[in-house]
Amino acid sequence: MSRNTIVVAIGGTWDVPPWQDEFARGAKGRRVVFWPQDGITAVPQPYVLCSWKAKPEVYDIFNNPQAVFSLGAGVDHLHAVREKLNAPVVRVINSDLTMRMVEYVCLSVLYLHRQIGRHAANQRQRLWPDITQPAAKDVRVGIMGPGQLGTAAGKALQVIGYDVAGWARGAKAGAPFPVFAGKDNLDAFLARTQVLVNILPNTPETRGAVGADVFAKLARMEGQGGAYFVSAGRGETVNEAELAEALRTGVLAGAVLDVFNKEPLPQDSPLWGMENVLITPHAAADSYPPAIVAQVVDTIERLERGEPLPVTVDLSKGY
Ligand code: NDP
Ligand code: OXD
Repeated sequence: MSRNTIVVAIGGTWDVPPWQDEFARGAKGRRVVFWPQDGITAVPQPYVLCSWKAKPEVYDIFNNPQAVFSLGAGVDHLHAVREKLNAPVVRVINSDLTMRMVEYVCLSVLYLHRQIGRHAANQRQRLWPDITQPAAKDVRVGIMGPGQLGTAAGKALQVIGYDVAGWARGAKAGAPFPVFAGKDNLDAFLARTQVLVNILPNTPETRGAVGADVFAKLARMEGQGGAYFVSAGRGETVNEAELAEALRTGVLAGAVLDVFNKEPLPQDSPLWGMENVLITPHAAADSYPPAIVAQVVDTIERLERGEPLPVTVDLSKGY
């Protein structure tokens, strides 16, 4: 196969110039077209389409690619155009992005377990209270969605000493920690979990799945009121009104939240003002252009050599 033209379509809040620079540097001589920036609406075969939250018409204009690349790990931005995609969909699985999520999850679990929010509030009042907390080995962390990112994060938490388990759709032989599988085992997973880390993708099955029912079934952190919650997958998986209520009533003692039903988080959300909540602006694991472009171009080279594509996505599952 001859070399592919790379068509790139980026929407949402991402800054396009760094991607233009990186594709220009990393495409190894292939033609790169940015839509709509370059004003080009037709390219010769073969070509691939690389997209992130792009306007849906790009899939009509460039409707016969060899492959569609999601420039982020999530593919929910492709759900609405699924019917238009008659090419394999490849998503980012990249050590740079994975390690960013590992950093975020470890930071968040430590922040909550070591009560850093409380220490910071005390510092502002020049207070010196005696605060105790269990050692990590006595804290049970549960990861909802132990896929690429959640498994790596869970392994790093185990190195610190945390007692980690996961909850996935299917059983996971060979996982580095016990994984509870499917709805039938959700209650048992929640009952042993004191710090719940949600890295679920947004799919028809997961939408709104994490709410009052889930929070009420968690084990409490001894001496710290309720359980803790970290949300870094997709905001759509969480019932945000029920989350705010659980934080207000102490069912949850605290939360670190990166993703929300609506982003940016609306100014009138009660979550902004909660003392026991730390909010980050969907910043857990950014797609870093040099790392992502290198992976995309490597995969295009495989395609051109006729090799099977790695990490293709089954959009009928939603992730
Ligand atoms: P993977 O596809 O590798 O993992 C998804 C996990 O979720 C799998 O363990 C899967 O189970 C589980 N899962 C899916 N549906 C269900 C369900 N109905 N019930 C129980 N478990 C379910 O994804 P990644 O780890 O690469 O990424 C996860 C998500 O993180 C992305 O989809 C994206 O939305 C989000 N993300 C957020 C970022 C941020 O900055 N906040 C950055 C990057 C990604 P099974 O193993 O059985 O298939
Ligand atoms: C992703 C994201 O899915 O940045 O990669 O949220």
